[in-house]
Amino acid sequence: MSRLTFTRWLQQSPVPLPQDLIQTLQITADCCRDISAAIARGALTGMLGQAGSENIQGEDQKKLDVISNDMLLAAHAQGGHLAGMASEEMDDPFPVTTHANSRYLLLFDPLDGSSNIDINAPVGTIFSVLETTPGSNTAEVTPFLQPGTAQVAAGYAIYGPATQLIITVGHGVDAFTLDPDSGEFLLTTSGMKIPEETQEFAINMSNQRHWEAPVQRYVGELLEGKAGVRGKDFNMRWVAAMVADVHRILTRGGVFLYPLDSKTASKGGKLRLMYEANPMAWLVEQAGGSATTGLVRILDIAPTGLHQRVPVILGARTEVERATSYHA
Ligand code: AFP
Repeated sequence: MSRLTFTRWLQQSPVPLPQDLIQTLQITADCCRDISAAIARGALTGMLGQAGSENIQGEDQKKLDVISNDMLLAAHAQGGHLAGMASEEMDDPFPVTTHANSRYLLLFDPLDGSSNIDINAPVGTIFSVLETTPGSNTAEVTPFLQPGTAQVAAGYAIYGPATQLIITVGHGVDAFTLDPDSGEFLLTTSGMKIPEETQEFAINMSNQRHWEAPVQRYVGELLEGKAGVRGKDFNMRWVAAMVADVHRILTRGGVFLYPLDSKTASKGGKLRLMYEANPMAWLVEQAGGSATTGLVRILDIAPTGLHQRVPVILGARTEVERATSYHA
């Protein structure tokens, strides 16, 4: 059975995609394939462990954080299809000046969940594409500070037992699986959908004592199970890599919470808006789910900073609505 390649999928989009956007997405997919190979060789080539540096988040960088970031920069710097890039691993935007009329901006978390790398657990690359007016100064942050509703493409690669690419360009969510022999991403699921109901939630329970009251109530009811107000038992999963938890929800449903808590309140939350929450929120909404901070729709947030953090509640629509209603 011959499957549709990602390359052909880009060319057959329901609404024809501009060539520069096709090139941006194709190069990103090819780079994710190469990052996957670099990770697979990690222990063999001494690429595991700490890089000995910190990112703007003040977090220790893994060698593969820096390597995957540099791979994405190098892959996109020359083609002329981009006006600029921004990354979790770089304090400032990376302007691309090869073509004056380039208008796409690529934002990414090059290696999400990198604390899973050394234990061979799933990690991934998250990306978001915005558009700016040609000639805007992409050495500045301003062109990047657009709400999630302005995204023209969003997706992630997940490096697990299989390497998969999950993407939306506004017409639903499609999943591609890497064929290691051909190096091509092949369409394996078209139109991923999140069931409205679920019995599975994802949260880091060790933060329970730091949560605000609405989250204490919402999760408390899940834990009460059949005997409680929810009238059914729930299961819990926490992979500690957003790409893996979101991928599970897109694949079989569920709800994910990284809420504001007393530990992260001063920073506004744990997860970053521009290159984690926004791309994942669009994917989840395109799959029929919802994504809020507990107070507002994530995609509507007007960003104030490139590395701004937000609380995240996303997944099954009825669960996100219930948890959000408790915040009202
Ligand atoms: P790292 O990239 O530092 O591993 O953080 C991953 C992450 O940003 C996100 O992918 C996870 O959902 C979340 O942090 C896990 O946070 P905890 O380690 O506090 O559970």
